[in-house]
Amino acid sequence: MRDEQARAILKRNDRGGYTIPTSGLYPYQWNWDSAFAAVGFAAFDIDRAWAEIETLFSGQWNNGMVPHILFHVPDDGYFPNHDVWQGTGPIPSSGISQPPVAATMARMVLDKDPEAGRARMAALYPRMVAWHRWFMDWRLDQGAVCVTHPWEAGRDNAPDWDAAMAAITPDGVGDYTRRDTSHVDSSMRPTKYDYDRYIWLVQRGARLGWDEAAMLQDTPFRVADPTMTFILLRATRDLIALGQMLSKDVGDLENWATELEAGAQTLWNTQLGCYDSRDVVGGSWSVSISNASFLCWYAGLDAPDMRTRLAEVLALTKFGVPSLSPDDARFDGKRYWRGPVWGMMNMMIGMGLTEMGLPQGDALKRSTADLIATHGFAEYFDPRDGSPAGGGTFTWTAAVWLAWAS
Ligand code: 9WN
Repeated sequence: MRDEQARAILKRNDRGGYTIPTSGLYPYQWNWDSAFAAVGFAAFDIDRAWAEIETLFSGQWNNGMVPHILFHVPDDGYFPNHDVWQGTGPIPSSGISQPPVAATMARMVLDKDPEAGRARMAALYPRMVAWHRWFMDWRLDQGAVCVTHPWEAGRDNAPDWDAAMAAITPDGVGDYTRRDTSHVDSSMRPTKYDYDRYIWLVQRGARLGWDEAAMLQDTPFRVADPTMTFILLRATRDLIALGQMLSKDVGDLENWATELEAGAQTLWNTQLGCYDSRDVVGGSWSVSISNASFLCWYAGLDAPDMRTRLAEVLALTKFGVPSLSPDDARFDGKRYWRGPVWGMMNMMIGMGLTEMGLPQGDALKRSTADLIATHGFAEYFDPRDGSPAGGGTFTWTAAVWLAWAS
């Protein structure tokens, strides 16, 4: 029954060539949501899976960046819209990116039917390389990948950004009306303090025409982050395999993987015994054991301490890896990226564990399957009792069910 429901959710959220995360709350195409949607579609419609990724890349900017939102059809139900973002690409868009899971998900789609997908993959390949090059050109700090806005990491209100956000005084941000809290209870969403700073950063980027060199000068927000670093490293390894399959020269990609591997080690917080985020501007560690910390295996990196951290965190919840360890004073079980469990994070962590031969991968898959089977296709879940939170009938939760958990 859940299989049927998952397929129905993907179809219901399909807007013709692209999928929205859920109607009402998120009425546009989001970058990493779409890549996950593609592996969901691949369970029953390969052609539609490729179309999802192709539509995402139709919004790619000249500098290689693939935006975090494509505003295909204007919708007043979301804020901030393109009039605030003023993205400069071929399709109205935001001005920042999101974790580059696309190459990894494209490889998974290709594996389902290599013959049918070869030409489509070949057409996407140079676009993916250009996007990865953009990260390497504009987002590195000592080889680790930085975010320039909390929305870029896809983990909007994670404690990882607290210090960098506190350093911002959102002067002149002006009045605005949020839409998210009219769709979802405000206790499950970021606060006004957060939104003032989110919008202030967007206004700064728009004022600078999203010119990366200009934005880098006196940058107010730059945090080196495990989400981006591990995901780009993993996706680069997948691009290397895809490039070899297509008989391409993968020399640049191999150099990038080496650089990112070294960069990942700069995220090791010795005192915490865990991968952590580093505020490049302010210099402090975030000191958080987050679900992004546990993406190390997905990036092909093992560390004995991380296995211990995982065992400690999993002992505190039955539903997979929470976005923040429940014993952290900042933990908030319903508020978004400060505690809840997210299906697609569980999937990436579980894939990584299994690929590295660790049995926790299967256990994580089973707990994610139980979570969705019992509590449905919510955006995220309270790790204390599994109760659904955020938006409902959610695309990536349906995709995770179809591609991995079920
Ligand atoms: C801002 C769509 C997106 C996800 C992010 C998630 C949330 C947006 C928002 O929703 O962010 O990008 O408005 O809250 O944090 O990971 O891609 O599902």
